[in-house]
Amino acid sequence: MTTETTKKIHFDYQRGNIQEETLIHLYKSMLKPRMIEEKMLILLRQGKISKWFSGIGQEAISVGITSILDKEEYILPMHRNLGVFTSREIPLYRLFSQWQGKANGFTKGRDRSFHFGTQEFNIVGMISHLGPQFGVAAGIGLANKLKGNNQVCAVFTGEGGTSEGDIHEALNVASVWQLPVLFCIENNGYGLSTPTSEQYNCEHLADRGKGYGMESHIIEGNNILEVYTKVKSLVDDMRVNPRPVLLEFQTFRMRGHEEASGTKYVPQDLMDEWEAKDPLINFENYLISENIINDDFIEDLKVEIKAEIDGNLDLAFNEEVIKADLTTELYDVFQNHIYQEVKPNKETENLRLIDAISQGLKQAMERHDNTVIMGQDIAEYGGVFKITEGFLDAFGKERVRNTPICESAIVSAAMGLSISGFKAIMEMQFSDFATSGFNPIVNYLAKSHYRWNQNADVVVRMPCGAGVGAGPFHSQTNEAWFTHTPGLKVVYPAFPYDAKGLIASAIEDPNPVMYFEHKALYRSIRQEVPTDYYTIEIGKAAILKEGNDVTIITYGAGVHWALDTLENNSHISADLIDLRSLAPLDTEAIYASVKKTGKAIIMQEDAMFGGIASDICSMIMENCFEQLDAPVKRVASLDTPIPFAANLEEQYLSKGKFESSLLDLLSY
Ligand SMILES: Cc1ncc(C[n+]2csc(CCOP(=O)(O)OP(=O)(O)O)c2C)c(N)n1
Repeated sequence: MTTETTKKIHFDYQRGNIQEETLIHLYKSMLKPRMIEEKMLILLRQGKISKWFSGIGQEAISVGITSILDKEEYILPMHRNLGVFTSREIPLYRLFSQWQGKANGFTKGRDRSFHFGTQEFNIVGMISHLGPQFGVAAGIGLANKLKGNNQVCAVFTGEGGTSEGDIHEALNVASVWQLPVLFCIENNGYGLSTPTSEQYNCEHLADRGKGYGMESHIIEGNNILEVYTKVKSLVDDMRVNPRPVLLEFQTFRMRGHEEASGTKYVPQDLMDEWEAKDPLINFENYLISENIINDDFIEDLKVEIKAEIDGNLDLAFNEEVIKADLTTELYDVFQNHIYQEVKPNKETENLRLIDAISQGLKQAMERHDNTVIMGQDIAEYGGVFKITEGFLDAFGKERVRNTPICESAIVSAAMGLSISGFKAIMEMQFSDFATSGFNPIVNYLAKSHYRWNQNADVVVRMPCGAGVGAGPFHSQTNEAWFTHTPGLKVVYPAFPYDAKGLIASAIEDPNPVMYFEHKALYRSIRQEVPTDYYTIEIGKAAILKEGNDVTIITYGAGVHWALDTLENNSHISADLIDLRSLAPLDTEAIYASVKKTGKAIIMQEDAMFGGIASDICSMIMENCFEQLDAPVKRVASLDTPIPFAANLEEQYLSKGKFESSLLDLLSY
């Protein structure tokens, strides 16, 4: 029963010309997540669910924004936005099932709480790391702008998340590119236990809009009519005048960060102050005072929602526990892709590695008109290595995009483009700089298909490698960081012919591919290369030489060092395997050769410890032990950073150690 004392109205509600029907809809849409949450708190206490992030007191923001956007417009919620999911009318049993790790949820039990997305409802759920969501939203905004579909997308963060670099990068990119994204900050006073005074040092987070050259507004987040009216007029305008808008919603987190952590650190008077501003109760009282609803209406509605919650909970609780199936687990890491061979034409031309990559890239972009390439200085300037020279004229500024120095936001934007049906290519200026985009590569691109069936149709081009006297930050060959991450394909060609066919296949593949390009080979290696478009299957090694005494396994620059060594030692009869792809790895080719020769040596350019040579070595031991005539040998560079001076670099590299190691092995 509603009593006189609870009928206080804190807000000066401005109804404007909002229809009664909409007012009731907004009320119902806030009541439902509130009632679900109250039920969840009971279940948590009963030990029936494991964790809960509460958005109680913040419902007006999720509900207001979701009510304004069309169903086909993407929303990227965070961990306190249950109202987004309920307002998109996801059947509750599916949500409950998701939270219980069951099959009717959205992640086949692979991720918890709100860490999921669904194309069916145009929702892109968070990863725990928070910040990349803004960059993914920028990518979706870019896709909408390129499609010219007049759609807006909305993304959420708390004020704590705004301290992350990813958020800053994404806002900058969105502003430079004028992307139609509603960036929503829910400023709820605390980030876990950290108060705003220890989180940022400006008066309002919305003030930051000025620094980004972006329109921004502060909105009373607990006043549903203010949220609805202001956001609606902005969204209506953004659809015709695409631009990013930064919104700071003032609100408060009424419960602990997650239930178990409590709110002891929050002063009681602050709690009391915000309790009086409860978005649901105030709006309810307002609607009663306007004679739009009454106590009976509320009671009936609560009975109806309670029945819906209970019925759906029964469904979820009665659903059987998910079955652990090894094949499915392994299979779902990647989107199924059936390789389509495009055979090379007969006509060839003599190309350097760099030209072959450029030509392959260009022909792939001609073939797939949904490809967008992004990178620093790649448009007018043609990229620092000139691989994209002429691309701007061929494909235009929309598809060939210079980016600010924002690796994290651009990797994330590539993910957003993929979500929206594009193929995205990113040129990392140097593979060393992948560190600045590492989080979205290993957590977003790599894990999305396994988590919620969303592929990342992204190729990250990685100019890498030493031998060019460029020191510790422009010489690394960091493939092992990525071969260790399930969900990424890793390709590393050594020849122009392979480079051209593999870049085409990388772009055709709907999964994320890290494509390594060795800088020292760019202009030093030439080959006859077919003039037209063709593909080479990812995951297949090339046997460059056949012999009986030893198997040499290598890739990238190592292939050329091994070839030189064999040329200087013509008495050695060796199988030389150029891996070409590191993930997936052609184990069949490796084992067949080692079983024949009985000896194996693996050379990598990277430092030794934790590199791919160590894994291949173990795999050979495990699978070919009976046929081995000597311990498997690894040759790698020093376990130091890469030095600059030529003689130090020479000492560092595995190149100089290969010949003696090979001869040692042969004489074992
Ligand atoms: C990169 C990263 N650092 C730390 C965390 C741990 N963490 C999760 S949520 C959170 C607080 C977030 O605060 P805010 O963005 O204000 O959102 P709120 O929880 O208040 O809604 C923290 C520290 C994380 N998930 N990811």
